[in-house]
Amino acid sequence: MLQAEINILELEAIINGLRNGDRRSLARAITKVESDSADGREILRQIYPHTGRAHTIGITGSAGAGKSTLVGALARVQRKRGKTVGIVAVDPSSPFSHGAILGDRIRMQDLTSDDGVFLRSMASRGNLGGLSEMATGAADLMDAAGLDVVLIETVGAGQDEVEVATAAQTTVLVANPGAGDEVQSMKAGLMEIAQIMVVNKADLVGADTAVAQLKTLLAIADHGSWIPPILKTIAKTDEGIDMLADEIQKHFDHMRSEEHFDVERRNHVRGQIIDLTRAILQRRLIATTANDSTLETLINQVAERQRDPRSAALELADVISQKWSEY
Ligand SMILES: Nc1nc2c(ncn2[C@@H]2O[C@H](COP(=O)(O)OP(=O)(O)OP(=O)(O)O)[C@@H](O)[C@H]2O)c(=O)[nH]1
Ligand SMILES: [Mg+2]
Repeated sequence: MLQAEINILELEAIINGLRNGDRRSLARAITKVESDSADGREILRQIYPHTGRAHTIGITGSAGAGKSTLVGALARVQRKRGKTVGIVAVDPSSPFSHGAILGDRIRMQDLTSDDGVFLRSMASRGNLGGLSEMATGAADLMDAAGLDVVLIETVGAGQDEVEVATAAQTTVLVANPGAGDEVQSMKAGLMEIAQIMVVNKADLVGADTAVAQLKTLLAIADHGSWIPPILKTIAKTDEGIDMLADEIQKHFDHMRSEEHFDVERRNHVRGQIIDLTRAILQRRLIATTANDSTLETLINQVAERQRDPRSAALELADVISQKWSEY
């Protein structure tokens, strides 16, 4: 048999397995997507018509806010409600951490042995694929595999935060009381990517102040037809998690309501396409500049003040577009 035929058969087996909820096939598909291979793209292309059932939920916020603890607690509540759960944890700090380590961190021992939970962590650092590509891809695969709810955890570090917002249908922003007045330094723009605000670690002093600060920020944010609720949780002891799950469900129902469905769906897809395009363009920019002397020439010219950086950037953009059209 030709290698190409073997490959087609392998992909077919992975896709069929995945659609039947086979965990091994799902794991293999995610690995292919994570490595940004042609196989990965082909799998995503073929499974997309079978997605759209799951509720994808992004959990974002600063490092140590309690996102993983919250994800674990939410997963348990969803399981109690009879839902199967997929978890995608994007870990920007450690390219080596995998399910097991993450599992330890979020006291998920009870979940990792549960067939109704599929856990996968991926590293964003050092990976050529953008975070949104990986997270969106993994979430789509879990959706096609029949998981009811997909939780996507990511540390919100500027751009990443916005990216994960388009990977998920509902984004939960996790803040903490006090924390160097973290909430106060948040931008109103951040409010616009989140549909639910959570002040986690509400057992610590200053939770109500953090809620009040979030309310103020929210008042000047543009959030469309859905007004984001602000909740207090103590993820460590599961307090407030039921209510959080209720609000997440309410947002889902809002999105799926006849009145909002079309607009919400189109907005979500628009964000996804733009994010993915940005990631592709950025990769091409890096690839092209690495193999072309144009950038070096422009650097010399600008450094010598023979020309200005803006016209240099325009020229580089033109050279790159020219190259791409030759592909
Ligand atoms: N006091 C208190 N501590 C909490 C709460 N929730 C989580 N923690 C603790 O906060 C620390 C960080 O929790 P994680 O869930 O790992 O936080 P994270 O946001 O996932 O962290 P990174 O993924 O490393 O950014 C751990 O020591 C948790 O036990 C809470 O509600 N109250
Ligand atoms: Mg975490």
